Amino acid sequence: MSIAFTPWPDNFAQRYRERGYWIDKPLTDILLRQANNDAVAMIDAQGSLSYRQLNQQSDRLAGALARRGLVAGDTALVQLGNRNEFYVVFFALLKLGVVPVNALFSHQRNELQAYAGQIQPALLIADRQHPLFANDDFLDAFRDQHPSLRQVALLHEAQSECSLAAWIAEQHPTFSPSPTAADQVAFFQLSGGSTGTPKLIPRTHNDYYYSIRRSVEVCRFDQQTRYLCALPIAHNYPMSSPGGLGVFYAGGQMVIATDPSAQGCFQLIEKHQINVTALVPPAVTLWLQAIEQKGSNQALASLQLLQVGGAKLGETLAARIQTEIGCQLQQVFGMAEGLVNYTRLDDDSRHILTTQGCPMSPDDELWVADEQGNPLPAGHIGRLMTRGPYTFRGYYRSPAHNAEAFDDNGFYCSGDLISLTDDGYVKVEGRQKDQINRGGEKIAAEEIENLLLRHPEVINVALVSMPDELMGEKSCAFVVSHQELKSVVLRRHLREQGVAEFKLPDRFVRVEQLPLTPVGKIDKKRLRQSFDAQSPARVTGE
Ligand code: OOB
Repeated sequence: MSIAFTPWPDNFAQRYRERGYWIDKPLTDILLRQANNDAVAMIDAQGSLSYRQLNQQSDRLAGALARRGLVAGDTALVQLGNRNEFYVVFFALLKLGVVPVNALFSHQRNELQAYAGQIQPALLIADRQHPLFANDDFLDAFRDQHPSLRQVALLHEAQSECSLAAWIAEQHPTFSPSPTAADQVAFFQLSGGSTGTPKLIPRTHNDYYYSIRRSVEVCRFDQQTRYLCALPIAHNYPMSSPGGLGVFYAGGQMVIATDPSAQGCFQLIEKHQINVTALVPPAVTLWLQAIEQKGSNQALASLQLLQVGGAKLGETLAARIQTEIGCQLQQVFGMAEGLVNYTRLDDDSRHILTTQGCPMSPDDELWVADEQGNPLPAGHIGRLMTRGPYTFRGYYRSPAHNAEAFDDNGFYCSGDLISLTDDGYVKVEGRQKDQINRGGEKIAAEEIENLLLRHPEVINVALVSMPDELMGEKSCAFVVSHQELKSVVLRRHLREQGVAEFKLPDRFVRVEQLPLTPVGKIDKKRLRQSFDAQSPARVTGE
């Protein structure tokens, strides 16, 4: 049984095949191409794996899963952090045709439940070192709530019957791969979201494989590439832009850091002679501070290319990268839904410093819409509309939301406000979607508002972004409540609801009432303006 998704219309599919974008091969091909390669594919804090070993281990795990009854068309919920096993598991599931959601390691009960509710997983793979799985409380409740669940495998598990390590080590007769068809769903990406429940993005082999191959080409990854994965490994950016999968396709080497902090990353860069990595803007600031403190960027001497994306990179910060880190900058403006823009390696510095790049595919179609949905000329700010060979056509099982997120011609409205330069480069100018971009981590306002509204004392609430020097944006909750509520109380309430830590509001402000627009919606623009020091409507209080 295959996973339902919104397919591209036939004429588009035909064109994408004719132009060589869709090659009708499964993502497992990325690894099979390197099956006999004894070069090191991946290094984490525990050790390294050659391509041959990665292929063998994922074969063994796929076999172990098959013998436990998992079959093509099943779904899996996976939550693994920055470590080699992430890709052993990913390829094992692809080989079996089991379709995973890779939750972020920072996700908690609420997010995992939301994903599981949507995909009804047959398999759960998680880590005992994650607080949720430190004991069996959550697991037991999860099994009760999701009768679809047939198997559980855990990292750092002592008992062998559900130890992921033991399953990977199992020897058995040869296993023959049965990935889903190339034009079907390979796995789900996570949407940053702007609605109450986190949405899932079905990605097919054909579309994702193309985005990886094209990224490798644009970013010139090859066998000499030594890429540091410093961001959360399951995120679309370090997975495919070109990310880990790009490294594997090119036959290079990936070193996995546990987090993007300067201390850990600088050591890894020096030790493994890393030549490319991908960061979000706040991490760049912290790296520059660390260089200043050390008085040297010597540890980063091998670094040739620094990709920065996930959130807007200011021009001042951008300009410091070349001189202070001593490597080239590439801006990346992408989204888990598809479209990725890159500045090109041979672009002039004006483009590299002042734009977020241009679409990677000649068949990415992109235009800017005004309020009425009419196209705007270059230089004008409006909504980004896009479709193309690796941009999805619909969120998983979300007909109502899809009706809003797509126009009649299948163009996806990302909710970003952009302008285009005369030569087709994108400048990100703002956002229309109800989301906070906290240094690259996306928070759907509605999700947090709904959780806060569950508190008996909360009458009304609005979550908005507030400017922050390091993070770009932080989140502030304006709360109307029966009585004064301390921030600690509301934070505790949210933690009890099981929400990821990065989604907790950085600040709470109690207000008598929330301002409304003429049509009666909460006027978030006015709330945001209250952070402007010049504004007369300045709101005070903690
Ligand atoms: C990446 O993917 P997501 O899905 O976490 O977030 C996408 C959103 C975009 O719609 C935009 O609002 C924002 O993140 N964004 C940027 C940006 N890159 C992403 N905003 C301003 N400047 C940029 N350079 O964040 C993502 C996926 C693949 C590659 C890179 C980033």
